[in-house]
Amino acid sequence: MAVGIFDSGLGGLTVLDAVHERLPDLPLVYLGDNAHAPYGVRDADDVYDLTTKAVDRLFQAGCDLVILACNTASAAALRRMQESWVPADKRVLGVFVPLIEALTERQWGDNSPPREVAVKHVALFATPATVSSRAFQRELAFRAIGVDVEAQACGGVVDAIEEGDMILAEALVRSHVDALSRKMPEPEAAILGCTHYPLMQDTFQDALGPNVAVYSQANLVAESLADYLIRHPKMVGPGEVSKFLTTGDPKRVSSRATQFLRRQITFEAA
Ligand code: DGN
Repeated sequence: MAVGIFDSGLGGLTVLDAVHERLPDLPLVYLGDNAHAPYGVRDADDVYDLTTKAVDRLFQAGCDLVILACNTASAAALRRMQESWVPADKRVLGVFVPLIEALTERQWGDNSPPREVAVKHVALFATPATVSSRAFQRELAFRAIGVDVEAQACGGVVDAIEEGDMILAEALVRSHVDALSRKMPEPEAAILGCTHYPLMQDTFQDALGPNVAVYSQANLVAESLADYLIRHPKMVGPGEVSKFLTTGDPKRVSSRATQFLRRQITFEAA
C-alpha cells in the first residue's frame, strides 16, 4: 500500500519531495487536480466536492492513508470529511496540524487542553480561501491560548509560480509582507500556509527580517508522517511503485512539473 498525496495542482510536489527525502522507501501516489486548479478562489462546498472525489480516486489506487497537501483543501474540507465521509479503515490527514504542533511545541497527537505558548504574534500567509476559512486559527485555538494571528491573503503568488514567473512572484511576496507588516509590525513567527510558498521561503525570510522564525510545512509534514507511520505501521506496505496522476493533460502537467521541481516527472491520467 502506498501513501497518497493530494493537491489541487503542482504545489504538493514540495510535500512529496520532503516525504521522499525523509522516507525514501515509502511508495507514494501523487494526485494533482490540475483540471480544477487553483482551489484558492473556489467556495468551500466546491472545494469539498472536488477534494472528496480526488481522495476517493487515491483510495481506489490502493492508498489507505492520504495526505491533503493542499492547505485550501485542508481548510475547507478536512474536518468535514473526517467527521462524515472517510471510511473507518482509511485515514486522511492535513497540513495544518503538523505546523501548529511545531509552533506550539507539542508532541504529535497531544490532545491536552490549550495552554499559553512562547510565541504571541503570528503572521499567516496563505491563499484567499484559506485565510477566509479561519481554519488555521480554529486549529490553533484547540492547542494554544493568547496567540494573536494576523492573516494575509496572498493573491497572485500561486499563479505567478505556476507560470514560472519568479520575478513577479517575488514582487508579490514582498508587497504581501509589506501589507502584513502594516497590520502587525513585529511578528515572532510566520507561517507559510500554502504548498507553493516553500519555493519562496528565502524571499519571505528576507522581507520579514532575521528576527522572524519562518515555518514552512513540507518538512514538518514529512516528520509528522514518519512519526504517524511508526504508530500505525499497517497503513502502508510493500509491493507498490510510486506514480503521479493528474486530472489535467498529462503531457502538459509533466512538463510544468519538471520545470517546477527541476527534475523529470511523468504524470499519467487519473
Ligand atoms: N495548493 C493550494 C494551497 O496549498 O493552498 C495552493 C494552490 C491553489 O489551489 N490555490
